[in-house]
Amino acid sequence: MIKFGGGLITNKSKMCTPDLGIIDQLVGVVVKCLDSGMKVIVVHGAGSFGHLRSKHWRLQEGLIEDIEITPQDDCKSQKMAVSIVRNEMLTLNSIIVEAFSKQGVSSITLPPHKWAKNTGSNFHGEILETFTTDKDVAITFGDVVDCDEGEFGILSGDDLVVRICQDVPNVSRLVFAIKGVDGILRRPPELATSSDLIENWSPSVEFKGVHNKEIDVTGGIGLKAHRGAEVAALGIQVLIVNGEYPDRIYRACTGLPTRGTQIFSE
Ligand code: IP8
Repeated sequence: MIKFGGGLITNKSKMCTPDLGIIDQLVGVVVKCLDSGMKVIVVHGAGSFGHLRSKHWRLQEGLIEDIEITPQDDCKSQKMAVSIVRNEMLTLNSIIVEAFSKQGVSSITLPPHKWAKNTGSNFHGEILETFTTDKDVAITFGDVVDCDEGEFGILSGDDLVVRICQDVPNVSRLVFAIKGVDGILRRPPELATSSDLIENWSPSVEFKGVHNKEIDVTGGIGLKAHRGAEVAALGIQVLIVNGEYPDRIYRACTGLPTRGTQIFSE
């Protein structure tokens, strides 16, 4: 299972801007994995396709009565924002699907707002049934989903990976491909040197991760680390690698040693 970080596949500060070069590179890695006999599930984040508008309309808090938020030219209410963000995520997904099809790979897209309800890794949804496919790759992504409380909320790709690893049998490895850092660092990235990479991380190890609250409505690297530890507890190898280096991602996917952080449950 591979998670394409939203910050990696988009320009995070500019509304709805994909990084087509990186997307092609990541798809190339998945193709190499398929060619070497692996089966791959792809989960992707939202980046500037989901976080900026969700942040503006506070979608992560659910429906807010009498909300006072500056309307946008193309969006006047939280409910409108829900449907726009869902469409923006479908647009980002279609760019990824297109990149796969250009490289000869068939895929099925599984938008969470169509099959999942509630947020957090124990969200409601039939994983096994949903993910059974004869296509080369199944793809899903962080999305705005319906919720029992508050009508809607944000289901992060980082929550999806946990449940998929729990419910799909025989997942051997989970790789998070992220932007701008080689893994979990001991110090904030702007202060860190190459020796600050934590090669083996478990929840007892402290670190100063960045979570850009101005942009992100979900959890940044801290959420990945803790969700990763939940997955590692299932006996699945979990790695965080710098997504700008295709060779590192490929080595991580095949279980070969590479620069990055391996996550352990304890
Ligand atoms: O980027 C967030 O998913 P993530 C989904 O995987 C939206 O945390 C719509 C903001």
